[in-house]
Amino acid sequence: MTKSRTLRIAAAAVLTVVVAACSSTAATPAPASQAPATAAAKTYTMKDLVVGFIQTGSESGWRAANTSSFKETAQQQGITLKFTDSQNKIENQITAFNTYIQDPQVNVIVLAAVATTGYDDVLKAAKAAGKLVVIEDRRIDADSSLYYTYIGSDFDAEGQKVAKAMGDLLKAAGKTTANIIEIGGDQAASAAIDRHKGFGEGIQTYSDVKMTVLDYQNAPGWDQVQGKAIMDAFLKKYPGKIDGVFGHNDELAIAGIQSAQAAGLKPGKDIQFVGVDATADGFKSLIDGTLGADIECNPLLAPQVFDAALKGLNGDTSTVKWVPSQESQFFAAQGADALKAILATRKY
Ligand code: GYE
Repeated sequence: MTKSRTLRIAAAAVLTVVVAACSSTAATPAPASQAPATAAAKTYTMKDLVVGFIQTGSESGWRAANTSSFKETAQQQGITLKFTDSQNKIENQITAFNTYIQDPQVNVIVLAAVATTGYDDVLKAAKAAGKLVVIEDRRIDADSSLYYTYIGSDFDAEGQKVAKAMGDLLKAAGKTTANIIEIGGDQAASAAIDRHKGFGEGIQTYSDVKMTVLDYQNAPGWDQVQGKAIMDAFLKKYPGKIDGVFGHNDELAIAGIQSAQAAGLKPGKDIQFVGVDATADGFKSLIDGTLGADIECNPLLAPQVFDAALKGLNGDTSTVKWVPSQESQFFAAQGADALKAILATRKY
């Protein structure tokens, strides 16, 4: 094992924190669905949940809201939450999984996956160890018998919504044909893979404007720095040819806006911008008109995840394998006052 890998695993270990509620430290019995027939099945309450939460990292405003949702809801419900920031590295997620599998206290493992594959072995080991696994935020390509349920967004549908919004903005700008560039998130993540797929399908079926994706590049960190570097390069590579920019999250869309402004272009006039997440920063760009549309992606998933985990521990087998999040979309055309009023009601 290389020195840097040892260091990374050591570093990963440091990023595990415990949001402890006053629960017992004794090993928790296996979930009712795995308990031997003779033993009276324990009825679990929220206070019995000891959750090992494997988060992707801290790459965006959306991610910060998702993490807060888990920490705050665990505190409110008296749940013991052991939290790992994986720094967007799958090896850290596998290490954390094994740590929680070996932790006798942990009865639930929650995964926000940085990739779509590579989890089969730890999922099988968790099942064998009687740990209930819930996938949150991002889908994975694993057999659904290896986890209890998945709670997260329909990213393909979000991509389709972006295509419609982009088409409408370009049509309103008098375009009948248009060149688009796409600034993608981490190419291993289902959020990026499915948004890209949905967008590609959506622009094919949008009839009023013939949209062509000139170029597509991924920013593994989903952040503004990487996004701006990509947009700066595209503006040099395609001078005067870019009509629309799809940023896979608000950070990437806002990075595109800043790059265009630095090049003397007017976002919302010379180039149309559409983002995903609808965080507070996204709203600010809708309000100043630089961002034309923002497709919501709900980060406040913890209550649903903990409810499902409790059902699973108590042997409920009726829970469906995927519960798509309910989400909206917002437009600069709604006007600054209306958007400010909406923003004032939002938690992220
Ligand atoms: O869009 C982005 C974050 O998985 C839905 O990940 C999430 C995405 C979100 O980095 O901001």
